[in-house]
Amino acid sequence: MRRLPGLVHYVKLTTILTTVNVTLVVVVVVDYTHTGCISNVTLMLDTLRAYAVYKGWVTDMHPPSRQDYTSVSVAGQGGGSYSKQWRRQSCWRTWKQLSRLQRSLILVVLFVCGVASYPAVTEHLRGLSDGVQDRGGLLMPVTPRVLPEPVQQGQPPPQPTSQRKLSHRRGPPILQSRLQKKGNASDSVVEEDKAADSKREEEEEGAISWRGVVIDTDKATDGSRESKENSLGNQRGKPSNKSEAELLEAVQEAFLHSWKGYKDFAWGHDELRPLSKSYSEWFGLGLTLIDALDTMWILGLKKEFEEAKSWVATELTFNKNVDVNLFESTIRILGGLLSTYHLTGDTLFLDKAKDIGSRLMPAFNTPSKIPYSDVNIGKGTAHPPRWTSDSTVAEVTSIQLEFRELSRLTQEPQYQAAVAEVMNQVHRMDGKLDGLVPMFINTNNGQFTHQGIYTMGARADSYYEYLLKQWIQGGKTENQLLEDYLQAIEGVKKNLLQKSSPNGLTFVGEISHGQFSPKMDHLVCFLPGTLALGAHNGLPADHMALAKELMETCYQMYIQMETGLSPEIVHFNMHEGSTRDIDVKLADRHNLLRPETVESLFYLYRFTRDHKYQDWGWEILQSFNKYTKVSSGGYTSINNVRDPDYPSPRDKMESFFLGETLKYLYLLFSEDPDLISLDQYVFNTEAHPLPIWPSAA
Ligand code: DMJ
Repeated sequence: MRRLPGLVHYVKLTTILTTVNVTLVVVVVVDYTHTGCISNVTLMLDTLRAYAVYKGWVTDMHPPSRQDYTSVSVAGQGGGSYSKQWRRQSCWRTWKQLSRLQRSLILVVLFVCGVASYPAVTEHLRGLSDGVQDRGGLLMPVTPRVLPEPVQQGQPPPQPTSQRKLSHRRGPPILQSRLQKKGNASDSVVEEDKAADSKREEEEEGAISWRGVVIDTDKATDGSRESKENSLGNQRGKPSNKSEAELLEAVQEAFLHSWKGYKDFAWGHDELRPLSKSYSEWFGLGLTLIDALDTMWILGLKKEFEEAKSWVATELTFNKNVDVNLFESTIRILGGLLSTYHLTGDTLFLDKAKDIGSRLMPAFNTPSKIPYSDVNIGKGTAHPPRWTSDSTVAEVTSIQLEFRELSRLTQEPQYQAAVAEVMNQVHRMDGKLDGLVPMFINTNNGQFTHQGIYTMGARADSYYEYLLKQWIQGGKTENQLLEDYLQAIEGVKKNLLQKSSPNGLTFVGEISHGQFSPKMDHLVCFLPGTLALGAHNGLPADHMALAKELMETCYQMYIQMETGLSPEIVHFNMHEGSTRDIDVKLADRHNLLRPETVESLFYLYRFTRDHKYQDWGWEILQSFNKYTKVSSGGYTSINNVRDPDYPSPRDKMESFFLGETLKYLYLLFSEDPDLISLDQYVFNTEAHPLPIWPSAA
């Protein structure tokens, strides 16, 4: 390698490095300020890494031993495993072995990517969630982490990652407004995406398999081309040759495997981190355990249920100085406790429900009575996120089933009154598009903000779900709810429904400042089930027809992926001459073990008895087992549904995998219509069944 001669070159190099460093620092600071994490930088590096592979600057992306490392091997350095290579040569030595031209190119690319990719990358982060959440895109926390980092159990502590942050869908509104600037940046990402795809396919045979690390080797099939072909077609195992008992047992096994991981490594904590055999805290309230209570009851897992109940009785306390998200704690904790009370009749759960319900009430003490997003359940104080005084529409309109039920059970009207006030205000608010709502409401003035984006996905989704379900819960008497729901569905048909090319899949896109975007979150896959539920309750038959079309589309979002698992977000092609219906951007390839598609499959099967819906659910369960099951216990969300050889586990099992995904799969495979009858129960948005009010049934 030639040394850089003279002061001039030294100054040039220093200037370039300084610029790159400053750029990265600015990106990190802006990123952190806006999102509370550095997820965008991680994505930027991932994008750069894929681009480097595509350009041939590096030969491969070997799987790192931990998912939070970015690892490349330099072209011409030969093969070998990640760890061997890493030991053999330091980054500096590798750097020095590059030519000046190569190094200059890398620096320039880093700089250009740092400046140019920030808006494009942050655009991908809009929504979500399900860090989380939720109907949750993704990558930002609702609340700052308020609890200490978990103590590791029997393992060296893993490097801190932003798991919660990486999986959270609800982020600062500034990210939302960037949606309108899609256009070229977005297109170029698609092109890179396609190029990286084809490059990866060429190199597939040489890639290192990860499965030996995390999958049950006796159950998983080999990660070969054969298994990939299977996952692309319809040939995967169908349940038609299986008995009902075998199907139900398969779900019980999946649950017990998940529970083993949770019990061994995360007992009493919020979420299992199955790869690092540890846990993560969000609220510090045993979230997975509470979310899973009624699933265990429904699946008939009595021993496990009794152990969990004993923890609730002796360990669970809400008298804690901790900030919780109003929506997430309502749907998971309050909803989970209420449904478990109804299924078991055990007043322990009702007492706990009353306790958490009353502690959440300070959230409604706002100038507008539209609740804040966050409550400190120990101090009785509430506040909006750090970056805004807005609340998310879906969050403030998807807590009603639970608080209404709490009022009915306690005969204390304040809970129902608080959430009814929100619905009444939203009913009257200006700024809707044919019944479709924007994504934010200001808690000071009670008006929609950041108007112009209309979606059935993150931040709006469960508003529509709860319009219908409150109407059903209350005995189909509250006409305002029904009218708003029917108008919204007409709004969907008029503004958001399109067909893809070449195969004419019906999908639900978004409107962004007057422009149609063919983007659809996986979260939208709740809609077929909700439409079917409405039709079952007497709403127009064309709702059922639309439900079936959208169900097919959601299924295609799974089987068209190489792992057979849906990404978080897809984009549909609408141009004539397209060769495939579905595109997936690099930043959208994760799967968080979400329930929406199997949820809808359950409704469609209940109402039609068409076994194809069970077949589809079985295929999805097989794919979860193949690509997300961790041998020592638990299932993990993954980063890349397009790469069956290295789906890149995220080391997180969301509580809704046990609360929702496995519960809906079990109910899908059950032939008993009285196992949670849909004429007696209505599921909250976290799959916790609440009774349709007796006077109304
Ligand atoms: C769950 O918490 C609920 O289903 C919520 O409505 C959306 N996000 C997750 C599942 O994806």
